Amino acid sequence: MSGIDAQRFRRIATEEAWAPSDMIRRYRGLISENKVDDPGFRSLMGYFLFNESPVTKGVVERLQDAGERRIADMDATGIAKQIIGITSPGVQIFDADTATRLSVEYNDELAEACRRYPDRLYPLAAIAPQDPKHAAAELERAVTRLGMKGAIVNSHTHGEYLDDERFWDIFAAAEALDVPVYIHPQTPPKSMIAPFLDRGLDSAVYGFGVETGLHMLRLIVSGVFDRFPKLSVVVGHLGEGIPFWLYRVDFFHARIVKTKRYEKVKPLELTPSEYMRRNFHVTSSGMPWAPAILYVRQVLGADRVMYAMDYPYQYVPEEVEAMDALPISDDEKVEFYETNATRVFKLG
Ligand code: 1DF
Ligand code: MN
Repeated sequence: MSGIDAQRFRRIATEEAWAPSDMIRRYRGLISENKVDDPGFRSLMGYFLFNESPVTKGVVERLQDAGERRIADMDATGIAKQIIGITSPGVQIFDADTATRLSVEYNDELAEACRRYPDRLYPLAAIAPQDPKHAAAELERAVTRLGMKGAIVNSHTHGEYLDDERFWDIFAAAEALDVPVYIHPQTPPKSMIAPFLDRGLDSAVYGFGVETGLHMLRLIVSGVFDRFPKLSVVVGHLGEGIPFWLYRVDFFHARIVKTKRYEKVKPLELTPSEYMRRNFHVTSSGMPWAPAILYVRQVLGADRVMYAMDYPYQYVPEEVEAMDALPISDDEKVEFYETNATRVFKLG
């Protein structure tokens, strides 16, 4: 047993993954029948679903449990609550009709599982950006009828990013419902994956962060946050590298706008870093590393940084101990572990 004191903090883990068994079956079929033209998906799910190691098998078993086993694992690591989202790439890998239909089915399934542990498990809604109008309607149904806490979008959908206005019904719905959209990584799309894949850098090791950081910057420079100033976006992995880049992004974005370098890059109401501090929260998923956490708290504000474990992909008890040992006060730890998440996801 680890040295985690389960009583000391009410730890809320905010980027925790779940996979419907039906989706796992469909993924296995897509890969073994070679039916999907996406090298990132083949790399990611070909590994998790066909690798023989007990480590990957354990991850895939845990992914499919939204019940007793998950609760036992939470108890063993002092996690009071999980915010649960459908694992990457969720329904976004399917064609529009299948994805749309499955998003409804999987949301019903996850909501029902979470209802059995009402003070432990809190679901995010899977949506299918392939059909933005349906995605917006499904988010509304999930929040108002199923009690879900926001949406999860596993980054690009067949190489398309949410800064494209055709997706903005999703943001309009999230803003109107006053719930966050969690933008979770996925492997880079076919158009950018080759130099990642041939050195094994396409997944969580690095490619995820590059792809999702790009998604964040695309949203910011597109003007999406001028159109939806109250939109709340959550990202993991301490902001996918972007907090480290903000000075340079601000500097060159201003110069590009001022010199009219690109017709498409229009002036914005705020600087990129101001949108980061106004419209984004970040979680510590996968990055239980004191220097990085302290830096991001300094740059974005302590009210913008929340704890996440990234269960079951990174189910490592020692990481909870490392977070308990962060060089911040106990009051600041309560903010990091609990109150920021309670506010952002409205856990009531
Ligand atoms: C991995 C990591 C896979 C994360 C994930 O979803 C994921 C991994 C498929 O280890 O390949 O969510 N993660 O967020 O770090
Ligand atoms: Mn994750």
